[in-house]
Amino acid sequence: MFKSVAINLVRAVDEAARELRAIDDEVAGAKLNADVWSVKEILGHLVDSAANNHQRFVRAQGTTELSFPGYEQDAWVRAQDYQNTPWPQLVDLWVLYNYHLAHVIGRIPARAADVQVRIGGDDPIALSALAEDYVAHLRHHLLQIRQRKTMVISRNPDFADRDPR
Ligand code: NI
Repeated sequence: MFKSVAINLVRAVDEAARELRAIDDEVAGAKLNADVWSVKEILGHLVDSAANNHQRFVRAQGTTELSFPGYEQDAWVRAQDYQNTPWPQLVDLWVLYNYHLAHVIGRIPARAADVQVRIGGDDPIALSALAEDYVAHLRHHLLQIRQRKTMVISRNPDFADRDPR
């Protein structure tokens, strides 16, 4: 079960990496308005998700029941100023972190599948479901990045020639 999640994660990263690397730094940093994440901020949020889930995946397998703090996603994105991280560096970080997480997930012992994990005030969920949710959340935001990139380019004619397609 964990092995198939790991394979699914590697596939998602492989599919996205090339497309992400083709995005222009300025397009990635463009804000449609102050309250909406840029492409950089969305990918930064995925780095935060990787970092938080890394802790959960490793710590949970050594026990039968575990509580973790949640994290305030907007505050994390703001605090780390992803807007001023060079885009290629952010993409490399995200790609390599997720290859490592796939490596980690693929090695979680099957007996840990039912470990109950409680995050913040949520109801506990099985570690296996947490791993599946991690990849689903990642795919959701990759789709959002593609949509946001298209919207940024369509609203700014100067970016049109930077659309890698
Ligand atoms: Ni999210």
